[in-house]
Amino acid sequence: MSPILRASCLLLMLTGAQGFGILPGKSLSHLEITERAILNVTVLVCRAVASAEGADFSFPAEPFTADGVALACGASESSKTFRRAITSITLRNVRVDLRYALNASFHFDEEMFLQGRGIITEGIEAIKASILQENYEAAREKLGEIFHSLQDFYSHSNWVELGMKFPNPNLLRSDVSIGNLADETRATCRNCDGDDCRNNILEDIIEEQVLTSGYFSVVPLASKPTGKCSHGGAVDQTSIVEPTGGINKDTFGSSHGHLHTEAANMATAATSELLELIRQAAGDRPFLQMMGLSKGSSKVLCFVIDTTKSMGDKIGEVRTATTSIINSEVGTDNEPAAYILVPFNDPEVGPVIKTTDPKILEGVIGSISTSGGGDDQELSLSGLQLALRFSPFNSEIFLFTDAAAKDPQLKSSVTALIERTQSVVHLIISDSTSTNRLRRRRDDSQQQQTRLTASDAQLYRELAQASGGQMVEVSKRELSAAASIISDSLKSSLVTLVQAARNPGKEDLFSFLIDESLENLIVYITGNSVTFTLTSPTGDSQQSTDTSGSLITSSRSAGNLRALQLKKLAGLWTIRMVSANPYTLKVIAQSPIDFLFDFVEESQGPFEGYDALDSRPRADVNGSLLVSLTGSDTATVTEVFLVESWGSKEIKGTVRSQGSGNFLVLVDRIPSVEFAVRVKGQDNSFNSKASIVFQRQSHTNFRSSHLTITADADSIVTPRTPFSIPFSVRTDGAGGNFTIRATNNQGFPSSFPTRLSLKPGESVNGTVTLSAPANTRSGTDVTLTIEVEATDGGDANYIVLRSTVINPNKDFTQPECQQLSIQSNCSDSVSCSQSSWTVFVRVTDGAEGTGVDRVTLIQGNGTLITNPAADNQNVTMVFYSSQCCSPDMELQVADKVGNEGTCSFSSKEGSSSALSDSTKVTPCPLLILCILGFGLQILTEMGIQW
Ligand SMILES: *[C@@H]1O[C@H](CO)[C@@H](O)[C@H](O)[C@H]1NC(C)=O
Ligand SMILES: *[C@@H]1O[C@H](CO)[C@@H](O)[C@H](O)[C@H]1NC(C)=O
Ligand SMILES: *[C@@H]1O[C@H](CO)[C@@H](O)[C@H](O)[C@H]1NC(C)=O
Ligand SMILES: *[C@@H]1O[C@H](CO)[C@@H](O)[C@H](O)[C@H]1NC(C)=O
Ligand SMILES: *[C@@H]1O[C@H](CO)[C@@H](O)[C@H](O)[C@H]1NC(C)=O
Ligand SMILES: [Ca+2]
Ligand SMILES: [Ca+2]
Repeated sequence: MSPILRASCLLLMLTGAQGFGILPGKSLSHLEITERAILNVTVLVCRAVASAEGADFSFPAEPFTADGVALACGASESSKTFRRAITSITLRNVRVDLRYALNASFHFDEEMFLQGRGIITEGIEAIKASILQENYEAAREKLGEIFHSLQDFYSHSNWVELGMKFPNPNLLRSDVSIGNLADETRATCRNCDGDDCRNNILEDIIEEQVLTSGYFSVVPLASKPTGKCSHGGAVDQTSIVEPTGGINKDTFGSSHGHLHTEAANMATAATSELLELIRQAAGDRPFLQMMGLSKGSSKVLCFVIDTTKSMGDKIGEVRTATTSIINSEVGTDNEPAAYILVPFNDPEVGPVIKTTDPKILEGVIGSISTSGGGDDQELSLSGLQLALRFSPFNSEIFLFTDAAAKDPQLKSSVTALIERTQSVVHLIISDSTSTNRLRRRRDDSQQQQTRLTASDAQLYRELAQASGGQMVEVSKRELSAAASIISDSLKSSLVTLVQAARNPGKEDLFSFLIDESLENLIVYITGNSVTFTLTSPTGDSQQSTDTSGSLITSSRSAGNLRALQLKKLAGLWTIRMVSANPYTLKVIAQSPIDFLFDFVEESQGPFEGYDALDSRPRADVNGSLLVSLTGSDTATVTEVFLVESWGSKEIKGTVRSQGSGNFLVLVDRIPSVEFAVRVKGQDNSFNSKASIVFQRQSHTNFRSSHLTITADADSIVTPRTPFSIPFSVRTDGAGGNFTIRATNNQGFPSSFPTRLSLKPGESVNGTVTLSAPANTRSGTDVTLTIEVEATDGGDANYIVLRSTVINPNKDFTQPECQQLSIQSNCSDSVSCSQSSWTVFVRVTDGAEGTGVDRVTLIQGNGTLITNPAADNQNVTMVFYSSQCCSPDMELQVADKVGNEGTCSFSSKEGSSSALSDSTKVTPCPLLILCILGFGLQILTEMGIQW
């Protein structure tokens, strides 16, 4: 089985049973091998890019770290996304041991050399295709998976024992021999000499350079073919069968532990070579993008705009607001990587417009006109859902509307998307005109303003809060001011210190720690009639009504939103909030130090370890998180809390360092209500005298569930082959009826059970089947989300599964029509029924084409004859003849993989086209005569037999 270098490390608990070390001089794990190779190759790529640009490049200090490499690459702003990329690759690597522990192919066990290589080469193809389609997340996941198998080869086979000094390049390509593979019946090992396995591989195997690998099984009394080597170790039951012992080099303590260093170094070199291969195929820039490294911001800025009639008097303000948000970033380091616009109306939503050019975006927003919408509620959640589906991880979304949501039933799906993408959603509601729902009130500034009803406002407030964004109700005059205040949150290296909401409002005390690494401290407060008292670490305090205090250096407001700039004073601050109305509080600042985390789950498989969750964690039971810090190589996590978003309870976890900057956090109970993750830590790199203590909070708020969904999708989708994803659902909470929704980002047709009924503790299975059209490009990312929601709306969970399309087909273009001849005697002087026109067309499907599948007449009353060319399936000849009463004709043409197009012809072209003057145009009494008349000649010219 696998674990070279088994997941150990990181994810394996350091129980000592496997004894995997993580300290220098101890055994190397998959994690460390993978990270080293990524850091090394990335440095080389950045150096090449710098050299191509004529820029200087200095190597980071060794040992390389993600922060050091990001800095050397001139992309220190990307240190967090780089770190995230590395984590996502290593988590997938580790998953191979946790999910496919017993499948020998994934681990090069049992001489499964061709199968193992197949996994690698198929993966390489998928990665290249994904990068070409800019689906970097899919590329990273696949990379992690195939790294695992590749690394295992060096631990589980006898490559090192054969005296090889370099990795086997033939594992990266499918068209060459891997080596001299042992025959199925050939004995390869003898018994170990007690614990000493140094000489258990047979001499003739070594002399003849025969490749073998160990058998592995956890089943007691497992057998293996006569004379074959075993993996070895306490778990491997084949190693007690003759020939006893094993050959793996997973750790220093393994059967061939004396070769662990050679195997691990060879695995690192092989991993680097695989990365190099991907880099050469992808190019340097796309390679760095896959690794999360980019100059400038990697954020996507998205606008979701209500275009119904009632917005007519506000759309100008919306334009000003969006322009000012865009312009505040253009030309700076924060300039978004791309822009998305999603208009929504009622009943239409979309289309999604994506561009990297801010001018194009402004142009499109400038051309928005407002109309329709019917009643005074609009499809704002449908618009938001569409935006979230197209927004990459960590996007910033601004939604502008004046209406309540007509589609509140989408709340659960939208919330799930917010959690998955960790995008921030700001809702800017201006002058609501929901006439039957509005209430008029006077706000603090005595402006006349209309508002949503409490429950409509609460829906928006909850979505904003879940995402870490703001929900602002403003008059149209203040719309731009509100947008400009919020756009501070687009700054780079933004961190959240504390974030909370209360509904109903109540007096509460919040504290937050300001550390020396922070700049630009801003407190955001939303709510009506909220007062507060701010107290600094030195005991000074300032009231909300006090404009002359020293703690608040500037204050801005628009509608129900206030933003206070704080004096930078390190230490523990408090803010006492007082209001009977709902309110939210958020404190942000800029700092390089931040954290990343994944919810992980203890593996149920034969190996101990933690696997990343693709769904919400389980509510009310213990759980775990894998936390890592970014922006400092020396920072450590000291405390982690799960804090309720709408209440004051918090649950403290136990932190265990896992090395390589990773911390495993165990909590006794995951809250069943919405919560955020708060991390405290310390670092000595900002102040040489004393270490600083810092606090950070996730901007996204999370939910847990009593529902457990499990599913595992094949990672490769083949077009036209039904793709089935079995899943199972179980509840530990109340039983009842549940709604199932399966959606995929490509809109591929799918089928699935839409509801199921569950009893507490019972598990029910279902299957989602989807099918990709024949002309889907290789590298297309298929992200399937299966949602399960209690019909009473009480509990919901989802699972997200990502697959990549690999299409052996290269034909993505429709057949083309070439007009060979057109003849017409249509004229105004002759009755149209007495005259006719004919056209000859050659339909071809290009060099990479799959062939013309059908040609159908979709306009015109004439007669169509089609005939595939006998010697060339890519060509179909078409003859059409019609009375002049039907002067136009249109053909629909399709190839064998469903690329479709149309071609039109008209009798008018016939009269104007330069026909050979010898052609005598006469009405055809009989079609066949026409063909004989001049068609045959053309066909013969073309060498095609009719
Ligand atoms: C092991 O995995 C390979 C690749 O996914 C698959 O083709 C094979 O059927 C699996 N073998 C077993 C025994 O499950
Ligand atoms: C990584 O880079 C360092 C420094 O350049 C070098 O010493 C080491 O051999 C490299 N390791 C691999 C696996 O390429
Ligand atoms: C979590 O709870 C389960 C079930 O009660 C228990 O078996 C397990 O040991 C717990 N894990 C931790 C880390 O406390
Ligand atoms: C679940 O649905 C079935 C069929 O629609 C219905 O008979 C049953 O009462 C429902 N159960 C609950 C708990 O709502
Ligand atoms: C559900 O599927 C799992 C895994 O495929 C299987 O072990 C289990 O028996 C199935 N349960 C039911 C109720 O069909
Ligand atoms: Ca409207
Ligand atoms: Ca409407």
